[in-house]
Amino acid sequence: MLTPQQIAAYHRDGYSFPHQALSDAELAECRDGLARFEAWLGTPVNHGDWRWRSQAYAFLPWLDGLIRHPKILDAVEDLVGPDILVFTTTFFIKDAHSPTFAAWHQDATYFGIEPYEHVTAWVALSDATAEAGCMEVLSSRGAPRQLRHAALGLKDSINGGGQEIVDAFDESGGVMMAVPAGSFSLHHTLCTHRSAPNRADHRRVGIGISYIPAHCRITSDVRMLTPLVRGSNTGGNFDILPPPSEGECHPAALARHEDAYRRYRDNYAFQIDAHDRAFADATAPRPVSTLDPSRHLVGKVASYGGF
Ligand SMILES: O=C(O)CCC(=O)C(=O)O
Repeated sequence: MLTPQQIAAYHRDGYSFPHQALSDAELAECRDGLARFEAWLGTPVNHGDWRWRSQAYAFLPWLDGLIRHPKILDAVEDLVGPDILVFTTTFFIKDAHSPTFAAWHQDATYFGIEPYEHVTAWVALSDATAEAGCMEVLSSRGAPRQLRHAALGLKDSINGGGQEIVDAFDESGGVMMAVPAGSFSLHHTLCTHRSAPNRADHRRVGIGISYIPAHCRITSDVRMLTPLVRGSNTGGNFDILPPPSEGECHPAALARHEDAYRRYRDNYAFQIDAHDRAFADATAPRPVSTLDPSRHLVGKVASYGGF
């Protein structure tokens, strides 16, 4: 649970850290689970296909357990209320001494979630120090607003769109959001943040869990498939993804992951275009999805895979 002071600071600044969550045994369970997943993949997840970075709770019971961890959910509930869905998770991994980075961005940009209440719990499975390329955040100073981005496909970007803010904004006063292994940080969907390459000797491993209150909706016609992790699906705007009760990497769970991931990717692609349209003409009406929601997959989205 968060203190009233932490809640007030989150609503002013748009971030909060660090919060301790995992016991040593739980941390070891997550690390072992990731090692098994990478052995199954035959490659480190950050070197594999983008699809494996997102929503892996669909087929990994240990990750499904992490998104339901009571300490994380208690903190999230203090910020968004008792009915909570998971929009996605992302493995945010930087190998030791790797150039992988994130340019300044806001998570809201390509998610299309209304209202702006999405919060990311970023859980560290190894120490996310400044040297290891932890996130750097800017305070919203009580006045968060959506800035213009471009999906530039930046080389070595940890984000699937390789996106970057292209509006002018005040970059001063950045705070290094260092998080020790087993702890997490929280950042609001309009929090401006970035992260530098990993100059440390260890692999920086984080899992971003994107929580939304269940009254939210998506501005595209894509119906997302999301786990309900607390309370009820009050808005009814999302299909509910069941836990992977069949076991790790079971074919049925993998098929559900493919379905959830396609919907996620379709929405992401729609939102990239919608964002460009919205900023090309600020007086234009809200963009309308051209995707066929019964298909969830169109050719042009294939190049966009990630967060
Ligand atoms: O892990 C990183 O370095 C960036 C993560 C990020 O952009 C996010 O959690 O929104």
